[in-house]
Amino acid sequence: LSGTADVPRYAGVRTFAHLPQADVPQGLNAAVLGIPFDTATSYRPGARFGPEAIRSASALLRPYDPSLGVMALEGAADCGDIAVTPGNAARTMEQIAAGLKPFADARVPTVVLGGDHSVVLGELRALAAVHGPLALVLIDAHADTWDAYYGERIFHGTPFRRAVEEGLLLPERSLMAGMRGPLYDPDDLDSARELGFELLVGEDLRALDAAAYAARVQARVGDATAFLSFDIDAIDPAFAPATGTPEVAGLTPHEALGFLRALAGTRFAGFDVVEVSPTYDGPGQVTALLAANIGYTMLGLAARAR
Ligand SMILES: [Mn+2]
Repeated sequence: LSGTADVPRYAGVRTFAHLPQADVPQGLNAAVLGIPFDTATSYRPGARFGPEAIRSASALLRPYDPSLGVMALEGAADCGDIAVTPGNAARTMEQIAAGLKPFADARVPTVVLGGDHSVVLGELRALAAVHGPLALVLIDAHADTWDAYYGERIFHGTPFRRAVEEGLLLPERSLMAGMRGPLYDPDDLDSARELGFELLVGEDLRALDAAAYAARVQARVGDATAFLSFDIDAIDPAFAPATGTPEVAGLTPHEALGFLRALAGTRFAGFDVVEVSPTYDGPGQVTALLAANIGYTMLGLAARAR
């Protein structure tokens, strides 16, 4: 279905963008996987249904991305959902790392559909085991470097602190961007900086054009292997209401896709788009539709890097 106009785009089984299904990475250029886990959320739950909603909203995506000038879907497959354990984040992180290991071993870039943001810890475990510590390129309303929530250390506000502690990231090669909204105290974001991350807060990010943002990323990442994580709450809730911890005054879809496309040429070992909680979506499933296009752009970035 992915390359023909013979069958309507709304027909057929809803794999991501009508990609063929595959169980193993061998022979693939890229793999899309869902991680339907949301019991590490602190506010609105529901991101366990994110992969399903994003796949459903991806049905109209077509193989050629004119913005990146690539056949974005070429050689990619939808490899289904990774097994998770609702209510047990620690075990789920192990399941994610095990589920992604064959893809990491095969050096097949993965585009993960979340799931709350805790899932990135499992992803980074799998990828860092093969690539070594990674540069993080994060677009998110929050830095997700808190230590614990309600005593829980594996939570959707803590994954990047855990990842640094586990030696999975190179904070000095990483750039976090888009942080905004009320904080717990004046030093809140300094804890991320103390870990070694550079932060480009929301207002500073919006002051940059896409090329200037990409230059900041490139200057920071250098020749390191990178991971791109996109929390949908980076987008203004007017455009993406269906998320776990909404903050007002975020990016427009136009800005966000521009920032992502400007990263063409950076070599990413993996990608994710997380925190889509479809229960809260607006008419037309606008959040899921945008998340589908973000995942599609990630496939395009993987194609450009080949
Ligand atoms: Mn996040």
